[in-house]
Amino acid sequence: MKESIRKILEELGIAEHNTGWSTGATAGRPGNELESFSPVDGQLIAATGLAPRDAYDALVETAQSAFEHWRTVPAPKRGEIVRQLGDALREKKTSLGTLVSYEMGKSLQEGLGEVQEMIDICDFAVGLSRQLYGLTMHSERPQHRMYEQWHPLGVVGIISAFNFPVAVWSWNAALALVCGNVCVWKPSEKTPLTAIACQTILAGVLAQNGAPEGMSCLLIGGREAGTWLSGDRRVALVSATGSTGMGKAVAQAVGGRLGKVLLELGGNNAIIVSQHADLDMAVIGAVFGAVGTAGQRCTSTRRLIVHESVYGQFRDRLVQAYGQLRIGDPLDEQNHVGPLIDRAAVSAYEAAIEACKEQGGRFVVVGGVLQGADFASGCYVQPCIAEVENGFEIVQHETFAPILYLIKYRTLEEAIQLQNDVPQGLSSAIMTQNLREAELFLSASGSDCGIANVNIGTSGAEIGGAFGGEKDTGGGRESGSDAWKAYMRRQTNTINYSTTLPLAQGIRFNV
Ligand code: UN1
Repeated sequence: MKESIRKILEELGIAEHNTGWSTGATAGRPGNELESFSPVDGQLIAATGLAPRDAYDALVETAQSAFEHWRTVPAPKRGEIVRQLGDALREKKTSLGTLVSYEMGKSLQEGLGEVQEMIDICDFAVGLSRQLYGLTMHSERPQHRMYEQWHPLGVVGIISAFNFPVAVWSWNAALALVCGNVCVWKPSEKTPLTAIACQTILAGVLAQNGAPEGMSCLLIGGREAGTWLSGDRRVALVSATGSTGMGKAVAQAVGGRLGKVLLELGGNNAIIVSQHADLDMAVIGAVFGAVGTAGQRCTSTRRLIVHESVYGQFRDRLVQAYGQLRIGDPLDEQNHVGPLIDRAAVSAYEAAIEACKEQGGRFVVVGGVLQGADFASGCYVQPCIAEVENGFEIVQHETFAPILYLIKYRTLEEAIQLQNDVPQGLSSAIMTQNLREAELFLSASGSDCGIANVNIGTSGAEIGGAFGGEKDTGGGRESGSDAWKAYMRRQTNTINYSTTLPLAQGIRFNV
C-alpha cells in the first residue's frame, strides 16, 4: 500500500480496525473474508470481516435498546450530536475525501465534494432538529383541540451503494438520528473501508457524548445481509440506494411485512439541448454529467436529446471536448476521469457498447478499455458517445459507465416525450434561454422525473432539495425539503377539554 494512503488510514483511525460489524464503540471480531481492492491501482487496501447472522441479530437488539433511550432525548439535543458529527467531518474532510477517491475511484475533487455533502446534510439536520413541525387542525367539535405530532420510527436500515459510499449514508443517518431513530448501515461490499471510516468518526462523537451502544451500527455483508434487514420486522424503515433490481427485491420483502421503504434507484437521465440553449454551458453540463464519477452516478447524464438545427454543431463540440479529457489516477488533479469500480463494471461497459452497435448505434467517440502501466488495475475506460434511437433496448437500460447516447429531435413536445419514454424517472434537464420552453418542461406536461433542471445538468444536486425520482427510480425522497417525514410516524391527536362527549359527524349515541 502507498505510504500516503497508510497515513490517511491512520489519520482516520482505521489502520487496524478491519471488522465487519460494529454497534458503535464496540466492534466485532476482525476477519478477512471481504477484500477491498482500489480500482485506482488494483492494490489491496484492506480485508474486513463479514457479519454473521448471529452478530446481526445481536446488533439489532443493541440498536433496539439504544432506541428506547434515544427517543426520549429532545430533538434539539439530538441535533447537537449531529452538529458535532458535522464538525468531526470538517476536520477529516481531506483524509475521508481522499479515501473515498482511492477506494471508489472518483476524482479527488468529487471525493471532497462528497464529504462536503455530508457536512451540509449535518448542518441541515441540526436546523431540522428544531423544526420537526406538525400541523394543528380546527376540530369540528366544540372545546376540542386537534393536532399532529411526529414520532421516531425505531430502527432504520440503510443500504447504500458504492458510487456515493459515504454521502448517501449521511443523508439517511443525519436525518434518521435527529428524528430520534437508530441506524443499522449495510454499505456496499465494494467500499467497506470508507464505511468503517465513517462508523469510526460517528462512534467517536457518540462516545464523547456518553450515548448508548447501538445508536448507529455497521453491518458489512453481501446481498444476504440486505435480505436480513428487509425481512426483519424489528427494522421499521429500510432506505435503499442502488439498482432497480435490488430495490424491487427490497420493496417486495419489506412490503410483505408491511414495513416502510425509501427507495432511491436507477436513473436514465437526459438533457434536452434546445436551439435556444447557450451551447457553451450545454457542453460543460453534458460532459460533466456524462463523465463525472466515470458515469457512475445515479444522476449521470446518459442521454442528450438535441434539436436538429444545432445537432451537428453540438455533436462536433462534444467530440472535441471528449478529445481533451484526461483519464487516469483520480488522485491526480490533472485528470478528469478515474476508473470504473471494478472489472465486472468494465465488462458491463463493454457489453453495453457491443449491444449498442448491434442495435444500430453509431459511435462518434469510440470507447475501449485503456491499457498500459498507468491503467494496471484494468478498470479505466474511454468515455464514449453513440448516436442512437431512444427506443433501443440498451438505451432504455441504465449502464453504470461513461456511455453517452445522442438523440435528435424536431419539436419540444417530441423531446419531452423522448425524455420521459424510459422506465426510470430520476433526473432531467433542459438547456434553453427561452422562457416558454423552460416552463413547459417544468410543467405537469413536462418532465416526469423527481428532479428537473433548467440550464444545469442532471447531476450534482444540492442537499437542500428532496432527492429521488419516480417510476423505476422507486419513488423515495431523501435529503432536503420535508424528506425527514419518511423517518417518522405521524400521530393525529384529538383532545377533548369540554365536559361532554360529542361524537364526530354529528352522530348521537345515548346510553
Ligand atoms: C447517487 O448517485 O446515488 O446529485 C447520488 C448528485 C449527487 C448525489 C448522487 N449529489 O449527483
